[in-house]
Amino acid sequence: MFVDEINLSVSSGAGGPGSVSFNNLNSKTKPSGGSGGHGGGVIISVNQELNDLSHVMSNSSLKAENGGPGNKNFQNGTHGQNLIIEVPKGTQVFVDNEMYADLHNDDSSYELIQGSRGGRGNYELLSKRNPNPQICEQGEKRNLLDIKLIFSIYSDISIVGLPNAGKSTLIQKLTNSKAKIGDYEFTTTSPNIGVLNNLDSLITICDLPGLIQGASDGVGMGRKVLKHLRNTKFIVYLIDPSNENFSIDNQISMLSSELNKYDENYRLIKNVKVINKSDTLTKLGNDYLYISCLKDEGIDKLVKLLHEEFKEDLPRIYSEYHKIFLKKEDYNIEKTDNQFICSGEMVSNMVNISGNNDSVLDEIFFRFEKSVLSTEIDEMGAVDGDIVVLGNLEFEYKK
Ligand SMILES: Nc1nc2c(ncn2[C@@H]2O[C@H](COP(=O)(O)OP(=O)(O)OP(=O)(O)O)[C@@H](O)[C@H]2O)c(=O)[nH]1
Ligand SMILES: [Mg+2]
Repeated sequence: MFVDEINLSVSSGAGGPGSVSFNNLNSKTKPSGGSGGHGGGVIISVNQELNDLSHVMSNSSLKAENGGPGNKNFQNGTHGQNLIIEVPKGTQVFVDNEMYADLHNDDSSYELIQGSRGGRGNYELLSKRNPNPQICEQGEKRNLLDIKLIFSIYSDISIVGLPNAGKSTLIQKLTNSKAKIGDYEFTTTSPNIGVLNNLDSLITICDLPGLIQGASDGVGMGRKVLKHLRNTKFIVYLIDPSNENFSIDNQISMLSSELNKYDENYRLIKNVKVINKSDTLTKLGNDYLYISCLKDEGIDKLVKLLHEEFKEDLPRIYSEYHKIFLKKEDYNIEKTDNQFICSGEMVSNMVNISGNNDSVLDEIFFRFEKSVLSTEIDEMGAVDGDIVVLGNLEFEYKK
């Protein structure tokens, strides 16, 4: 089954913990604990062989590998393997309805989430302030993210029309596609792709399910069909003059209005209006290109026209875009009576330290005093003796 939308839960690998150890060099003790390895990142990568997203199980949860632990003797932990999610060209990545990627290149590959940082061992924590650290960091936790992948067909030409206009019949005429044809509406339920016959260059053509009035609001298969036009270079509007409810002009204005309502940039896609089923008409106008798939009339003219259009490469309306997901180092301070309860990512990173108890506390206080937390608590009116809660840690506030 053709799958063009999936939800996934993905996460970077956690950073490995650092270590605390000491070496005796020339009867002097030196910190020698290695740092934890970074966790693997989450990579989204185009695989040209793919034509939809059916190879990824929707709603599954995928994780990159964790970083390895640091060890004594300056040994750093190994870095975790990246999680690589392969997608077809034409895939967009969304996080909370915000687009993070629109992949258009054959070799697009990018890091959506960086691997979580490994914790520093006591060797790396050595500083003028702390020449003999007895602590190490535990490494950042996994970064977990719910994402949505949406694939839009990557074709050169798309055939758009009302149900029963003869779109699948036309793609059969133009390509080797075995699209199903039926004397009833909505015969086609998912896109068919073929390669245009008789041309030197490779031009792909896509037959879509029929569109009806209200498609842009989701009527019929509406939005599911319309999304497949965002990556096309050229549209063939296929009009059925034997349609009893819509005249030729009404079909054209209804279809272009639905396209524009869905995405106003669709106006920029070059197009041609073609009247099919000319065999049902007694008189043909000069206004449009008339064809009959049934009688095989006008098809060669249409092929010639498409050939002309593609002599020069036509642009697509969207292009390559991506941005990395950065977790905000956010924090929250809640004041209750004489307590200031701090929570959030910034706080968990601040207290994510282990080793000798006193040294751990010294380091946490140092980081707290340097941080925006202490300034904000001060501005919130804290006085000496108030309680500050940092994760599992509680201490008395002192200006
Ligand atoms: N008279 C006549 N009938 C045609 C012509 N082309 C297609 N048809 C008929 O129109 C009907 C619909 O054809 P399809 O190709 O399935 O139409 P479609 O636009 O793909 O329809 P949906 O997939 O339902 O949107 C079939 O019975 C075809 O045989 C034509 O040129 N003349
Ligand atoms: Mg069809």
